[in-house]
Amino acid sequence: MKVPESHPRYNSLKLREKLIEGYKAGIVAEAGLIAHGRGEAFDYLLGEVTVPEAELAAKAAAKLLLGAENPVISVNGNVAALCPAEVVTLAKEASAKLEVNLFHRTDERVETIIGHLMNHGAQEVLGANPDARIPGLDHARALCSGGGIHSADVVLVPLEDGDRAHALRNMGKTTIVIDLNPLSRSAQSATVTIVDEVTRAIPKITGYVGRMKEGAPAHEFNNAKNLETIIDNIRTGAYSSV
Ligand code: PTJ
Repeated sequence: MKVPESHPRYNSLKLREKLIEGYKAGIVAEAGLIAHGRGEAFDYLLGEVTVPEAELAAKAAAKLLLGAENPVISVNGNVAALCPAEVVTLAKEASAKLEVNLFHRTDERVETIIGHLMNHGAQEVLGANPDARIPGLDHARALCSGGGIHSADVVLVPLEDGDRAHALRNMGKTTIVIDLNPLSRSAQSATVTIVDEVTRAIPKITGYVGRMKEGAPAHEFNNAKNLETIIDNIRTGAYSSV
């Protein structure tokens, strides 16, 4: 079906299409379709826009990426399907490595996602030959690269709710999480949490990285306070409803 641009939910329907195509291409896990639905519900509560608190967090994330020695962007099936070119651009702009790290891991899907990122301009993508583990995790998301996530000082973790962000913090890493659900475990355990839709958040961070490289100042940022404001605003309906 061709979605007309005049449809009030045009953007949302386009994202669904991308995920379904990604699923058919072997990029997205079955559970990824369900995960997206959970995200959509939270996006409704934000008014389907980047709220001011997400802008602040994106700016804080840019500062962390620029200050990092070995920043890594972790990519899962949903992120690869929704915004492959955008993550590649961010990696280039922030001199960060890309690593595929999957919860529902199969070697075939890792390879497919790496190929997809290469087709969107990536020079190198880690993740096919994991030689290290994130301590404390009993599932496949523990598998990672020694030269990538395992030795990273800053890890960008878009879109997951689980125990990995917490495990990365336990390793002493700085974590940036993108998650529409401000209550998720990952959102709550990150150094900086960007409560925004991933296709909006990634280009925002890239924009701030670019501006900061040209000398734009960074600002003080308090993640706990920022999350508290978002949760309060959702509860009181302060964000415009769609
Ligand atoms: O590709 P894999 O195998 O690594 O699997 C990836 C999924 C997403 C299936 C896996 O990580 C998973 O099951 O995730 P969860 O536990 O459902 O968590 C996904 C989180 O991301 C939830 O808190 C959602 O609210 C949020 N979310 C979903 N879609 C988006 C999103 N946040 C930002 N942008 C989105 N488009």
